[in-house]
Amino acid sequence: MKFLDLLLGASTVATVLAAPTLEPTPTVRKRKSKFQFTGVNESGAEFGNTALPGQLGKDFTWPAHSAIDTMVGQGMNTFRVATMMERIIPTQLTGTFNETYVAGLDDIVSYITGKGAYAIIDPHNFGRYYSNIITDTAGFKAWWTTVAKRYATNERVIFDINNEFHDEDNAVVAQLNQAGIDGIRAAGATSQYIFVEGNSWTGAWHWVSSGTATDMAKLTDPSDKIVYEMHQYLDSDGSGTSTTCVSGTIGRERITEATAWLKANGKKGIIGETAGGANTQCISAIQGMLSYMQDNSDVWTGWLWWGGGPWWGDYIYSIEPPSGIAYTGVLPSITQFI
Ligand SMILES: *[C@@H]1O[C@H](CO)[C@@H](O)[C@H](O)[C@H]1NC(C)=O
Ligand SMILES: CC(=O)N[C@H]1CO[C@H](CO)[C@@H](O)[C@@H]1O
Repeated sequence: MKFLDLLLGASTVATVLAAPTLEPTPTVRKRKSKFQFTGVNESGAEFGNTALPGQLGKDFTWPAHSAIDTMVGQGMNTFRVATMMERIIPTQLTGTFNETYVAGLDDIVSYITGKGAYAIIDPHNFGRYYSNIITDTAGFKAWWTTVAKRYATNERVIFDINNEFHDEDNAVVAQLNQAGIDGIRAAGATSQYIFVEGNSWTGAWHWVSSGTATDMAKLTDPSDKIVYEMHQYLDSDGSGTSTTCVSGTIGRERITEATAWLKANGKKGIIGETAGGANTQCISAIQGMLSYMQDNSDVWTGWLWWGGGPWWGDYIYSIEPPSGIAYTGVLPSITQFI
């Protein structure tokens, strides 16, 4: 809120000084829903991850400013920008920036936050660096200190420790999350939210049964701004690879246990990735999940659709305007949850 007030204040001054040429000041509409964060995963800069570092425009790209404009126009206020850790800091975890790639990140982050929305920096690394499971907590902390320092003064940046840890020790996952939190706060970035992710692809439906919950519950943050990011797809194996949802009620069913965990442990959560096919059964399942989350908005802070980005083409869940199948076929049915 403070940041929006500042923007409004600045625009008022500018209006007095330069009224004739002033562009309209973009403001984010008030949420229709009770959620604090609603938006889209923006893919592109993590693409081509078998080609590292990869070439801009060939292996990877950045989200389109115009897509951000459209989604902000729909009332969304949160964009999770997928990146690769190796592209940001290429030589070693304790190394320095690749300024060329990071200039692209700076651009999209400042574009999003300039609209009054949140930009989530998401290292889409699955807990790996150059395909090796990260176990060097000191190095991981250093990586985050370097990155967070760069964005420390931007309150609308959210740091997402890592995308979807899987097939590794629950204890290591929690240690890495704690190292990330410590690195970010040590960098002087004390006002921002930090999203943490668990093991087992951070699946809400496996949050408790995988055991990741027990270790993750112990995380501490001096700024007390941790949000537990869970992912939930609605197809039979929960992988997010099918347009068929198990049933019209599967969304709510799959997050019930995680909801109880958040409440019992006094934590906040977000569904940081969700999607289903553009069909009646999936739309019911998604609506049911979002409605249940809204009924439990004391613990659920919001949701993000997977996925947007300029290179998805006819991908089954694409929400990229103007013709992504979820943009035309699902979004109109869930606007009440924005
Ligand atoms: C830095 O990033 C650019 C692309 O953004 C890439 O072309 C270049 O090879 C990278 N350099 C290193 C050392 O990774
Ligand atoms: C379920 C899903 O959409 N997973 C995605 C995770 O991220 C990678 C890299 O962007 C995508 O290729 C997957 O499709």
